[in-house]
Amino acid sequence: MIHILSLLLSFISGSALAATTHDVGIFKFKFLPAEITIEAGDTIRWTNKEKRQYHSVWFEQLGEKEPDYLFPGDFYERTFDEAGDLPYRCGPHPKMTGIVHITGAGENKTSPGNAQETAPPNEITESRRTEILYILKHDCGSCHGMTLQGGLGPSLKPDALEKLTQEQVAVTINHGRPGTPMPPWKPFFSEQEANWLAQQLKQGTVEQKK
Ligand code: HEC
Ligand SMILES: [Cu+2]
Repeated sequence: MIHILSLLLSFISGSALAATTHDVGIFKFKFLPAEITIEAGDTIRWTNKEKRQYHSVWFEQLGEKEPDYLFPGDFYERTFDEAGDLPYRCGPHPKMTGIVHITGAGENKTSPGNAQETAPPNEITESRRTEILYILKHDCGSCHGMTLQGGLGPSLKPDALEKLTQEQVAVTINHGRPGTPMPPWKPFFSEQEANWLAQQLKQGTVEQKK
């Protein structure tokens, strides 16, 4: 999973070496995504998307003091300059944990070992499909309902998605809906994978059993 993430990120950021800001949502007592891979120099912005619960983003293992609580709508931003793996947690809720993997800037783009890991552009492997559907059930389901019938987020059943094209669904998945709790999933899905997932949703081929 970890190397897939960094692979996707390097894929997304392309050849641009400019620092990026990544979004992590905080919702239903979870960091979404809880695991993220970025490049040195990148910034992460954690936004509390709860209705009323406060949290914090605390790099306790760095020996820091717990920062201020984030109330709904608040965000915490931090730039990471050095490569490494940094676990963090929520102060009030020790079970809420996350980790930031920071790769050296540009490192995973130029390393020769990378080439063979790059999947052919038009193929999503069976195991990756299973992984995507797992994310759909566990992460999307936390807002869109266990069976995708709707919850905090609207229903993702084919009839509900009729008003959107497959492309619009894919763009919504990877870019989120700014100003709403719908987070961007770019760190997890390539464009092609979001498109595949959009197709599965539109066709209703994703089985959501309780
Ligand atoms: C933190 C809560 C949350 C999570 C997690 C989440 N969504 Fe959403 N999603 C929303 C909300 C809220 C909206 C409605 C946004 C709006 O008001 O336009 C939405 C909208 C959407 C829409 C547009 C639906 C429409 O009818 O306009 C799609 C498609 C979608 N989400 C797919 C996904 C997928 C796929 C995942 C998992 C990869 C996911 N969402 C995870 C909250 C979430
Ligand atoms: Cu918390």
